Amino acid sequence: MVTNLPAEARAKWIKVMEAKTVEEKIRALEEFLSAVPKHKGTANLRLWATRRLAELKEELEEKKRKKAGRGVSFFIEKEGAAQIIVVGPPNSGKSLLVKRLTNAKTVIADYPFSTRRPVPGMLKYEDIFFQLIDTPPLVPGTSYFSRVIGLIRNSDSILLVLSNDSDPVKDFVSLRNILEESGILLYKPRGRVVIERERTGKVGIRVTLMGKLLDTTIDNIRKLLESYHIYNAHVKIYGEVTLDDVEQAIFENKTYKPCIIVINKAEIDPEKAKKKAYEIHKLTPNTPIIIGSAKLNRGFEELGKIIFKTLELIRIYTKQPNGEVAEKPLVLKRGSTVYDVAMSIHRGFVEKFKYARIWGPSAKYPGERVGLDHIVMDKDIVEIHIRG
Ligand SMILES: Nc1nc2c(ncn2[C@@H]2O[C@H](COP(=O)(O)OP(=O)(O)O)[C@@H](O)[C@H]2O)c(=O)[nH]1
Ligand SMILES: [Mg+2]
Repeated sequence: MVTNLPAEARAKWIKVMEAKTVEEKIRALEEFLSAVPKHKGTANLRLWATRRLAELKEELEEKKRKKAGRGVSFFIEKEGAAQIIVVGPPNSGKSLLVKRLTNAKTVIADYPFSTRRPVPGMLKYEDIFFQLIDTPPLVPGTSYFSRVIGLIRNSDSILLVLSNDSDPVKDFVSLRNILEESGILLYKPRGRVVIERERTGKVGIRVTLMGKLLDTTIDNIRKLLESYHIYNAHVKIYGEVTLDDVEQAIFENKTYKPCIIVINKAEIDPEKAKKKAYEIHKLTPNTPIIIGSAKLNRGFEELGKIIFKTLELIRIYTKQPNGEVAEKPLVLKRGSTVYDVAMSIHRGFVEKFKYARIWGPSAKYPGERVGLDHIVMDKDIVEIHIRG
């Protein structure tokens, strides 16, 4: 991505990382950007830095607005089992869909930007709820853009609503690119790099390999970081990673958000909707695609189930020894253990843990006695026994 950056620019990057306030970050990023030479090899980096700068300026504006007691905050407190941001081009039917599926009070209109702020609503799936958030359309250069990106970063998932009355394939590709340029990936990357800078002690550069380096060595990673004047950091490598990936991670942490696609307004031309869905499926084979009509409220019956599967969730029902099974489940990630169950009740359940009893899919027999590392499954009943 950014190899061959001159030493001067690399040295300026450290100032960006060390900046504490938004104002400091803006100034440091501007200085960094002016030290980056303009050529093809730096195009992506410059684009990214310019976007980041716009986001920071927007953040500053929002802070000012808040101080003055004006304007609305875009931040929405998470509720339910997961937060899903409904994203798409103008007029694709995002607001109508959220209204149909939830209790949200949102504005539906046939003019663009009728939605000016995020509006949450709860979607019921069996015995849990998902929070859907209607948003203004994602169009770069508009004042909402970086705020919607901020919402997405904070969320668990994206519901991408495309419209059958334009070209859903084109709109999908364009939205995917826009999101990617903002560091949001709709598919699981082959590898991931996390760089945690150590601000306190002088610990040097520590690399933890939880995957594989494809074209480089730990020593090269150390040299690369040092060329950016980073001398104390913990670098975590997941999956398959190249030196380029490491360099990219110095600038930004990419984040993966599982995505579900809706082709809305299908009733206008059902054959076209099917054809477009197939073309999108070929571009992104693992992304679920729903063909439906918000107007007729048709096609979305399975949405809750699809969200539950796509986000790899499970429900665990806790039970006190000799007590009733809790009505409301804990919602956890697939692969969670009794430890995670205990932690999400209270850390005391881990500290005083004796054993647990399990009923349900993960139990070899009803009431099986297990330890903290037992992997639980959807619809398990878990009873935790603690000391005294
Ligand atoms: N024919 C048809 N029109 C729809 C459908 N869903 C939404 N619309 C219309 O499309 C326009 C934009 O809808 P809205 O929900 O405000 O779109 P948003 O900008 O994505 O939030 C409105 O006139 C809706 O009535 C649909 O499934 N079929
Ligand atoms: Mg809307």
